[in-house]
Formats: sequence, structure tokens, C-alpha cells
Amino acid sequence: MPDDPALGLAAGSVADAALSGLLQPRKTLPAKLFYDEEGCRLFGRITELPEYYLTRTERILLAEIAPRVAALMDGPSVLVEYGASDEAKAEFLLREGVFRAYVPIDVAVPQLQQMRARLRERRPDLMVCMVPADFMEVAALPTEIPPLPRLGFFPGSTIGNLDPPEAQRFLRQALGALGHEAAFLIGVDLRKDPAVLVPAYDDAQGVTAAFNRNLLVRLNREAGANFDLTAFAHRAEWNDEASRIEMHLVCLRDQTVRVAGQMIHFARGETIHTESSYKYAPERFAALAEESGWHCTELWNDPARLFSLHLLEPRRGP
Ligand code: AVJ
Repeated sequence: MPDDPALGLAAGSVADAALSGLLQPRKTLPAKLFYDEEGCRLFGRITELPEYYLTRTERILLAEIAPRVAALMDGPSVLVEYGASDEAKAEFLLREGVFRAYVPIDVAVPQLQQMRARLRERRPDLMVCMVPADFMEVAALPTEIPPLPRLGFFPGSTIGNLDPPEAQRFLRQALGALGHEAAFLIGVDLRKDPAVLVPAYDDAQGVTAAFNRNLLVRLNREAGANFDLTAFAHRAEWNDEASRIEMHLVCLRDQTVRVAGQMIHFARGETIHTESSYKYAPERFAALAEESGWHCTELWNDPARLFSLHLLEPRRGP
């Protein structure tokens, strides 16, 4: 199997990641596998759906608070974005003029390169230092970044894809990478009425269903699988106890599927859990941040309380 430089994934790693999830008693697939080329395109369409309030609401909030965040940085700084597939959200902060360097971290190398080319045109004064990596694996930042205070930026409620212990590991590691002069701006989707949440993950046009099923298309192509796409249905459900939306692929009939040389049995009604999207009340997220070495200094949300942006600073004292 060829390497996939586009996604920074080594040969066989898609198959390995898929198999380790599918061989568990409760079958899962890692959400990061969604983002092949077609997955990125479908996610782009999701962000424009009427039901998917997240992206739209966060952009409005960012436009409003960017001057305040920039002012809090109090002088020349570096912007470090975790999971940056384009600079659209960072632009709200970059145009404030306090950032001397921009450090986008993402697995998608072509996207990073396009981003750097665009920024070189528009912002020749800005140093762009791309980090082609999975944001969960970045323990230190490149040494050529100027020694200025850093603002970490993790928009989109991507942190919601991590289970709380993983989110804590991520936050602690980011503290190590960003340093004790840092601040961290994080977009977090709010806990709310399931009547609003569920349609955001099960839209009327079926775009999210296609996004979910595209995982199987990808495994058929890249992991030697032979999934019958008509035998799996999209399901989005609210898990109130865990405070998360779960996406599943529901198996519609008994079948055996080959994946990377292994035969895997699926019973009718069994599901593959493909994504969790955690939703946090503000105080829950603040508590998680506190336990991870950070302190929540500012909180913004839209008037309808759909979405939140948290500004964190390293926690001082014990
Ligand atoms: C990109 C992880 C924030 O969880 O809302 C959108 C991905 N999944 N619709 C989210 C997603 C289904 C999205 N994140």
C-alpha cells in the first residue's frame, strides 16, 4: 500500500487503525479517519448546513472577541493553531496585527502548503512555520519560532472529539509546548437541548450520513475492505450521561466483512461507533482545564448560548 503523503499517514496505518477498532467487542473507528479528500469536502458542506450551527456561530463570536484577545496578548506574539486545515478562523486573530508568526499544526500537508502560499501573498511580514503532525503528538514546537509569548488556538470544538481523559492529556501537553507565558483560546460546543443537537449531526439533506458512510468507502479503498455500503445506516444519538453526541454506522443485516485480510462478523443491529462529540457546560469545561494545568480567565458565548470560546492561562500556584 502506498504512503499517503497528503495525510501524513504511513503505509498500512489506515488499515491498522481500522482493525484495532473493529476487533474490539464494541466496534469503533477513530474519527480522524473521516478526513480523506472526500471527507474534507463533505465536512466543508456540513459547516454550511442550516442545522450545523457550530461553525457559523463560532465565526461570529471570533470576529467580536479577536480585538480583546489580541489586546490581552499585550505585545508581539505567536499564534499556534491546533488542527489548522485552513487559515479562515486564524485570520480573525491575525488581522489584529500583534502576531509576528503563525504556526499551523495539521496532518494535511497540501493544505498547509496552500495556506503558507496564500499567507505569503497577503501577509508577507508574517512568519509561517507549519508543523505537519497530528496535534495529539506535538510535545514541543519547532525551535525557529521567535521567542515571544504564544497564543494557542483550538477552534471548532474539535476538542469535543476527545474523551475527557484524552482532552486532559492534550491540554497538559499543549501547556508544555506553549509554555508558561501562553494563553489558549478554545472553541467548545455547549451542552443544550437534544432537539437542537441531534439534527446538527443528522441533517435533512443527508450530508452527515454521507460523511459517516465515507469511512467505509475509504476502508474499501485503503484498507483492503469489502464493506457493502447499502448494509450500513447512519445514526446520531445523544448520550446524556456522557454528555456527547455519538455517531454510529448501524449494520442492517448479519454479514462478514473482510478488512486487511481479516474476516469480521457484524450482527444485524450491531453498530460501529465512529465519533463522539462532547458538549460541555461552561463550568464543566473550566473544571477540565483546571485539572490540566490551566485556568479559565474569560468565557464568551453567543446570545442564544449555542457555542462558547474559553480563554485559558497557565494555572499559577499549587
Ligand atoms: C470537526 C469534530 C468539530 O464534532 O461537530 C461534524 C465533526 N462530525 N458532523 C463535530 C463532525 C459530524 C465536528 N468536529
